[in-house]
Amino acid sequence: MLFRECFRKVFSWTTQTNTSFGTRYVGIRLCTINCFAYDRRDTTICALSSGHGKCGVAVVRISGNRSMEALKRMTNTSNLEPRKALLRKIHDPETKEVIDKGLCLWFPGPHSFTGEDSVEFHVHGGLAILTRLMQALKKLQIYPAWPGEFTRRAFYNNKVDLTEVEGLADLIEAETEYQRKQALLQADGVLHRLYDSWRKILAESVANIEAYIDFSEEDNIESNVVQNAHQALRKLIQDLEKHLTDGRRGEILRSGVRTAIIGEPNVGKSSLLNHLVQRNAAIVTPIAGTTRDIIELNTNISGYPVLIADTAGITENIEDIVEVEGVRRAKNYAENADLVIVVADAFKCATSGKIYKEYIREYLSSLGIEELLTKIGKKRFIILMNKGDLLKKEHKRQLNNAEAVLISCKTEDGFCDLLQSLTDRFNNICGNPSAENPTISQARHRNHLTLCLKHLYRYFELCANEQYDMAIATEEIHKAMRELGKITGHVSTNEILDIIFKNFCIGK
Ligand SMILES: Nc1nc2c(ncn2[C@@H]2O[C@H](COP(=O)(O)OP(=O)(O)OP(=O)(O)O)[C@@H](O)[C@H]2O)c(=O)[nH]1
Ligand SMILES: [Mg+2]
Repeated sequence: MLFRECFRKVFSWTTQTNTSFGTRYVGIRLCTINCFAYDRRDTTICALSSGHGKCGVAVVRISGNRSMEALKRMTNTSNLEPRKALLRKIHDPETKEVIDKGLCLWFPGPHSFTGEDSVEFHVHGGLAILTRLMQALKKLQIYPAWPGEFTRRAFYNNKVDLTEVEGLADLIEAETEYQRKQALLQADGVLHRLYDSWRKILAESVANIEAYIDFSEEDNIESNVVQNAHQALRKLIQDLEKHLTDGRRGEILRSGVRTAIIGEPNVGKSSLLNHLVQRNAAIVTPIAGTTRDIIELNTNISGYPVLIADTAGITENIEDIVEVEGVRRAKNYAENADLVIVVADAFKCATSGKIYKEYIREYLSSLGIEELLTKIGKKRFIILMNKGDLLKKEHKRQLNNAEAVLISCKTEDGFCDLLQSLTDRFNNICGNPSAENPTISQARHRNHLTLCLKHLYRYFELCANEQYDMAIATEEIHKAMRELGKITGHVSTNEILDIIFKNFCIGK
């Protein structure tokens, strides 16, 4: 298959947009630390929930106790069947002027996204229609929603936990297939269920241990109750350790695989970058030292989000301070990358009079990256021999057993192999999100899970001390529980909520 066909099948160029909104909400759910202080509880809110701009159909969402009134007064409809679409003329509640004709849907609480009474109007997506509709809703004291306010209400009404809220935000932001898969699983509650099940184990264990402390002397508590609780806690420690040593798969998948292209000058690094992002992003010339700084771009390779960086060619004999800085940056980027693509010149290798292994050893040594490659391991780097088009048949035979991918940026030969190698590496780095093996997707989760584990270690440390006070030791289990609660929102602070909801758009 021609590279171009192959490429079209699995690559698609994407750009990244970041929207962030500031919100000033305060609140707490199932609070154990702060108290609930959400001051818009009684306000019925509305927003355009479909995208902005002219379109065939626009969805306006309403949530709150005035939803039914809006439906009745703007469509002359009562006794609407829940979740059933009806075609109606939608008019101004005061002047009765028809605004548009569209579908109306009624979602009585608590069986709605927010848990409140909700209504949806599906109207034509024109600016004048939407402006008139919002003006009409204002006449019924229904006000524009703040960013993320629908989801906030769903959270406060226990329709979703914080991990599901984060999953929803990620789902909206997802730009590649695997990001979508991971976000959907999270929005569907895989992490919620996992962390809740762990919280239950902690709650049961601490309840049994504390019952033993309080009542063991009265002899109505079985003697092995503490032993069983400890067994459950030890198993939980193992599960937590395993969950935490996941190579940051979920987090990398969420933010993109940082991939560095490095090599000596003029080997075709920028040419490769341009192929991978499918546009002439980097300057390519026959002059060695063309690229002097990092050029970092987002792309989508086989459904994986990739942050790919072209770098300055690494060479020892430079005095120019700009080039020196370029080389420093290139090495630094490679050291912090999730994947390193080393590009070498196949023609130089074949005509060097050395066997491949010897040539590549010297090449990596001259780049000063052998140690780095040994540290990250084979699954985190690829060696590419570029300019394969310049090779004669006997040269190619020489490279047959080499552990490198032979390509040509000029003819696109070898790009299917390259694609396969990249996909294997990405798969190894990010995995394939599944419900059976959910991964941590946010640094926030990792932080609380690490603290949870620390408290459990501490608990057993205290237990190992013969003079320990069991009642004091169990406080560590309570602390571990609180850390899990912070992930799901059972225990949360206004600060955490503000950070999580700030990335939502209006209407969600
Ligand atoms: N024949 C041949 N020439 C190539 C190939 N790939 C790149 N070139 C040429 O090699 C020269 C250098 O290519 P670049 O992509 O700029 O190389 P680079 O590694 O980014 O170079 P620096 O930025 O200087 O480090 C250009 O003239 C390219 O057209 C290839 O596969 N075959
Ligand atoms: Mg370059």
